[in-house]
Amino acid sequence: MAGTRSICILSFILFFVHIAAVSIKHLSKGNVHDAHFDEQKDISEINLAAGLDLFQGDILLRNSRNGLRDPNARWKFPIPYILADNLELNAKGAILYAFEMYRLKSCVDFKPYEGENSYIIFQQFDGCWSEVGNQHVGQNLSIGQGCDYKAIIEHEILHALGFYHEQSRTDRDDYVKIWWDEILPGFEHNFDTYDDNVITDLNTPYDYESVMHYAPFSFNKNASVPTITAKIPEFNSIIGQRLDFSAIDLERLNRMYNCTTTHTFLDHCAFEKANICGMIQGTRDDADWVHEDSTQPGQVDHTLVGQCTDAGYFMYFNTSSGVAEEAALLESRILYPKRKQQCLQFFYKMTGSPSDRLVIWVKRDDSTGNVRKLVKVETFQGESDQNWKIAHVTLREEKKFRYLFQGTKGDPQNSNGGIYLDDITLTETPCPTAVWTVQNFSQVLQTTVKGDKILSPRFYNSEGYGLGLTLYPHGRINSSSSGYLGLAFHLCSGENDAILEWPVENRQVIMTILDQDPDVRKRMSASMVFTTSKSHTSSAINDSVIWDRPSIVGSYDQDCGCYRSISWGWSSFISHQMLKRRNFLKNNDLIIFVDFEDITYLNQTEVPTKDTRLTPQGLVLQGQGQQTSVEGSGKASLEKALPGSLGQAQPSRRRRSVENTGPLEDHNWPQYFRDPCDPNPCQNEGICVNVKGMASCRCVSSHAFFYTGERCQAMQVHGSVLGLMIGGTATVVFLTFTIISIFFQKPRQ
Ligand SMILES: *[C@@H]1O[C@H](CO)[C@@H](O)[C@H](O)[C@H]1NC(C)=O
Ligand SMILES: *[C@@H]1O[C@H](CO)[C@@H](O)[C@H](O)[C@H]1NC(C)=O
Ligand SMILES: *[C@@H]1O[C@H](CO)[C@@H](O)[C@H](O)[C@H]1NC(C)=O
Ligand SMILES: *[C@@H]1O[C@H](CO)[C@@H](O)[C@H](O)[C@H]1NC(C)=O
Ligand SMILES: *[C@@H]1O[C@H](CO)[C@@H](O)[C@H](O)[C@H]1NC(C)=O
Ligand SMILES: *[C@@H]1O[C@H](CO)[C@@H](O)[C@H](O)[C@H]1NC(C)=O
Ligand SMILES: *[C@@H]1O[C@H](CO)[C@@H](O)[C@H](O)[C@H]1NC(C)=O
Ligand SMILES: *[C@@H]1O[C@H](CO)[C@@H](O)[C@H](O)[C@H]1NC(C)=O
Ligand SMILES: [Ca+2]
Ligand SMILES: [Ca+2]
Repeated sequence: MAGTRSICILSFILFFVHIAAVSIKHLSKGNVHDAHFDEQKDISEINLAAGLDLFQGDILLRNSRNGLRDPNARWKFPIPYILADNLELNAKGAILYAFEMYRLKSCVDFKPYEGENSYIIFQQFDGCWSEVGNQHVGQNLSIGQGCDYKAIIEHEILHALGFYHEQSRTDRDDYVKIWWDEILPGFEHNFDTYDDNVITDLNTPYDYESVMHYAPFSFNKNASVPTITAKIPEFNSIIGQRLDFSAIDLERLNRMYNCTTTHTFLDHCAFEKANICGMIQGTRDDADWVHEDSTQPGQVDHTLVGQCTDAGYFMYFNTSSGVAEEAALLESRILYPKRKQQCLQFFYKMTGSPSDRLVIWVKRDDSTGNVRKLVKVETFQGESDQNWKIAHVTLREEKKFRYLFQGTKGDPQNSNGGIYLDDITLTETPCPTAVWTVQNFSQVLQTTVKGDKILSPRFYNSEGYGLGLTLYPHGRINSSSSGYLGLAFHLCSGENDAILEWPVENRQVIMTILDQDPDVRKRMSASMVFTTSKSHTSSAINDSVIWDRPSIVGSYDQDCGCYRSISWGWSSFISHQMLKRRNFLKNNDLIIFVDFEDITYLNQTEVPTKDTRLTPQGLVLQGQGQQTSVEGSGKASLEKALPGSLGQAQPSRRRRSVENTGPLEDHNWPQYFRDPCDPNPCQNEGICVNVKGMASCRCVSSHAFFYTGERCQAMQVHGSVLGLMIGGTATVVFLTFTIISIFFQKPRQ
């Protein structure tokens, strides 16, 4: 039975059914007005163009004894890192975003450098490359131009973690054919294999889907002839995927590092098992949720979309009998958060009366250790259509809690359905800023041609900027490739424009096409990131910055009653072949997330030491209750942190940190005479708070864009500023939990 089910789930991967309705807001032809479209190139191509001839394409070789098998090449977590200031702003944001993928899917973690011997310094050199394994020095990892994509960064970090390319496995000739005559002369070494006393496959099968696999056209002489092909031809369109980690990539990573948990994943339930993931029925309510399968006609679950017998369960609350306001409560087990913000994602369907309600609650510790204080979070109203919908609810729990689903009957006389619930995911990551669902997408593909575009409704980000997306189901009119979906971002005029800052620069845009796999850890969503900049200008608007106020530089769109600016995006966001694989079009819905967040604070990630002669010593570390000091005259610089000088710098830093751990008295100034916050002793524009005469530094909440657990990510410490660590005060997290990634694969032109 278990066996049948897993086969069934596998065969489902190629499925999608047609139940959704078209919700196209706007369908117009042509009208290409000087939009900017990027192309994602793959690692080998970028490195070739940069004139690099590295060992195996993107591996910087230190000495060959460091292999996958070598336990000395393993890292201890969290891995200390430095984001060098020669990185582009977008690359910094993309690296932090890739870190979040590791934290969601594995036990790998990262932290700002604090004087350790082993660390990774992310820098912009030519090309994308890394060393393999922990070198026990400050090792460089290059995120050069064109490498600032999540999956490319994940790939390079996997090298640093100790992994080689998939096609360099000892047994690769059983799975792929290398066309030696088609390889650029002198680049044949890129296709070498390793002996199995150097590398180990960790007892996993050859993985065509690995993010560590080369694409077919890597290092080829002739742009239209591949150098590497799969022995099972259907994998030719899959090898070299740059969406995200494959399931086997993660299995290997987790085996190598003995991972048993991840950092930001909390809970997941597809309701496929009778124990309903440890959820419990409320006992003081009027009814129960029913664990149902997809056998009744019209009753189709979300996990398997009714494709499998003896599977496809969901929770159902029938609202067509009884009396109004009767309710049923479904309650999660107790969860223990590590961060301060969570995103609860679930799929629901409400087929009963429009006044039926689905209410999300949380139960908190009532300070006696019992989780029973109820707090209402959000209400979803019945819409009496037949579609599964995705929902996101932001939770801000810092201590143990439960989350609850309450179904309430609105009007049983006018209901002949109920409330369905399936595929719940709870992660400690931010919910996406905006979600756009394009229903009936396979029909959209059939009824549109190259150049057609669909505009999203207007969304707002947390700062109040209006934004929208342009979807090209078959790519742009003059895109060189076909069989790809294009996706681009634009600003929309909105109600806050008069008081907002224009042009809006240094905002990172993350566009994600969601792989609707029920398990967030297995999702291989397609995503692209870029950062708005004043250098993005267009001749169509007199060389103005395209991120200026849309009512000035945009054009009017009647459908949204707003001005839309020029788009920026990718003409080849994801191939149609890829879209039809996995769960991108589950229920025939294409689900797109977009985030638009300020990353200005990443402009300077190598923080120099401030002159703190006039400031008190003994800064209280918020959240850790620990005290330390800032070194007065130290001038930290990248050079100091680099390996050459690291050896000498290290002991003195250590000594200082030991000396200064106790409370410090400032003998020159009476405590009560001075304001410890003037001048502000806090790094990174941290906010100084006078706590009983002592300075206490806190992260500005909007600066804590990417959360690092106990510290503000913005706090990048090295050189002689060991110690000024700002405790867990970061409150706002803005990252989407989806797997975002990129797919772009075609012959080199
Ligand atoms: C999907 O779109 C097609 C063509 O636009 C339409 O004929 C069909 O009725 C739609 N299906 C649903 C379920 O809305
Ligand atoms: C990293 O790059 C810098 C700058 O090129 C170089 O000086 C340094 O030696 C490199 N570090 C290592 C460990 O190779
Ligand atoms: C590249 O390959 C194609 C198809 O085999 C062939 O027609 C073409 O002549 C080749 N080009 C070069 C420059 O060899
Ligand atoms: C994983 O566990 C094995 C067996 O207990 C141990 O030998 C190995 O060192 C561990 N690896 C890591 C990275 O902790
Ligand atoms: C809901 O309840 C009504 C009345 O008891 C019943 O007729 C109907 O079959 C139920 N629907 C489902 C889907 O169980
Ligand atoms: C794309 O098409 C537009 C108009 O159709 C044209 O102005 C533009 O130059 C074309 N761009 C490219 C790269 O061919
Ligand atoms: C573009 O700039 C020129 C010269 O500065 C000016 O005459 C023209 O009106 C401008 N056009 C627009 C649309 O702003
Ligand atoms: C980023 O920092 C550099 C100095 O490191 C500064 O010149 C530049 O103006 C800063 N950019 C922004 C947008 O703050
Ligand atoms: Ca299910
Ligand atoms: Ca009940």
